[in-house]
Amino acid sequence: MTRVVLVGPPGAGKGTQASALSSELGVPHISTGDLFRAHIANNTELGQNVKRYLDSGQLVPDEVTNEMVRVRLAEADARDGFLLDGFPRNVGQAEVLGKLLSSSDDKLDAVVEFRIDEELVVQRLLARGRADDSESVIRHRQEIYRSETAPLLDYYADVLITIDAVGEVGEITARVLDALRA
Ligand code: B4P
Repeated sequence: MTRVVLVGPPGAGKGTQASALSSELGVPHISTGDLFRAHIANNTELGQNVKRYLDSGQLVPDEVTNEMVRVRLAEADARDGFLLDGFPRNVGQAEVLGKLLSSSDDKLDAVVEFRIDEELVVQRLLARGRADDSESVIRHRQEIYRSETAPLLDYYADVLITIDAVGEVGEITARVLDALRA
């Protein structure tokens, strides 16, 4: 059973690492950002509702996000563990996740923080050029990370693992796996 949450500022490489970690750990990669972007690409009602939040770098309202995650975690492949990427993103979402897990008598094994200099990620994201990767939107996402998401580091202090997220992709994957197995 592996239940892991990845936390880090926008562009820290959570999604990049989650793909590799998911196959190493044998658990599904569940990314709220990817789920939202799939809804937008498929033009679902949820996608139409959340597009403006992603485009402007705002957090999607908690009730929408929490419900989407509740449904996803109830799917069969998540029963034996998961790698959550981008959720929770604030303490309210963390409380909801705690309730979802306590109902199945399971707790998180680890919360992995990707630590990286903000200026470095601005350059990475500008190079990626996704729809929400303009400099002003990136700066706004960073502010939201500091005010809304960073408090999770205290909230999860007892299961927190901090990883230096600067370096080659494979090197960072190895750091995370070493820390999780220690
Ligand atoms: P996310 O999809 O979670 O996006 P992110 O934080 O920007 O990216 P990530 O850290 O995963 O970086 P990546 O690996 O892609 O969120 C997007 C939006 O969705 C949010 O702004 C919000 O609106 C909404 N949302 C999502 N979850 C939510 C929630 N729980 N509640 C409310 N709203 C929510 O890497 C970035 C770039 O760096 C890539 O180009 C990659 O190739 C490069 N890179 C990665 N690792 C590298 C390395 N080691 N060296 C060099 N480059 C690297």
